[in-house]
Amino acid sequence: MKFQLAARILGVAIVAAGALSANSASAQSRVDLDQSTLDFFNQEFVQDESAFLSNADQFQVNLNDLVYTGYGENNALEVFFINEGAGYRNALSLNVDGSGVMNNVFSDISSTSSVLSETDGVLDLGQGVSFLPTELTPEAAIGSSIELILNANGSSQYIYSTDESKNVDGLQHVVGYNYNDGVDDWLILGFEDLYGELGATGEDANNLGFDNQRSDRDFNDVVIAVRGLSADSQDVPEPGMMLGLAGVVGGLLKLRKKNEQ
Ligand SMILES: [Ca+2]
Ligand SMILES: [Ca+2]
Ligand SMILES: [Ca+2]
Repeated sequence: MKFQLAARILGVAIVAAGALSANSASAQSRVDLDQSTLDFFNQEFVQDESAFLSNADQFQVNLNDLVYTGYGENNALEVFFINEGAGYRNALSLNVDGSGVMNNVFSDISSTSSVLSETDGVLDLGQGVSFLPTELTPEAAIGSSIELILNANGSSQYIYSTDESKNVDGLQHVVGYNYNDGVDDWLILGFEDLYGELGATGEDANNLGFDNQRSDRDFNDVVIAVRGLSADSQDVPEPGMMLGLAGVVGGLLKLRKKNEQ
């Protein structure tokens, strides 16, 4: 127990408290990922820029059903910015229990040190926000369903959800990975911010008013790591390292559940 607590304190430094963004009614606090965890996530979970991720549908995590589990003794939800490989300046929000109320997470996903950096980028790699359940609208509870939503370039038209069925082009726009660092369970998400099938151009004949955007389907346009959310693992074959991680995570999750009972 003591080891776990120490590791948690080392893992995240609370830098500042208070409102982070005027766009949000919630009063979330800033948290920052430690450098070694950030480096590891960047190395393992940030797809090379413009590299087509051909097996996105075979990723281990089922993102259609994200459940609020809470992190730490305050049952917080923590979302850390890992990287972005996007020309767009995207925004990320979250929706509790399907209410439709958008809780702002990051209103301008840009950085001076990301894969596709901006000189006036506003986020540090590893910069995160921590929400208490009461800081979300509606208030979250253990077991609440959570949906994460990307507004591409801040658009109100090109919007992509962790719930694939809601996506305007009918395509998957998020891949997820479960990872346990020996102490905590993490959910790492990579978003694709361009509309349409790989390389498709022109107006979408199946969805007039929407344009295919020559998507590269690289799923690195926004990459975040989350604590306090759980996603079911999908029972799919996974090559290489991810299979190993899936097994380790699955085992640890079962152990932890047993210990908590
Ligand atoms: Ca990209
Ligand atoms: Ca960028
Ligand atoms: Ca992309």
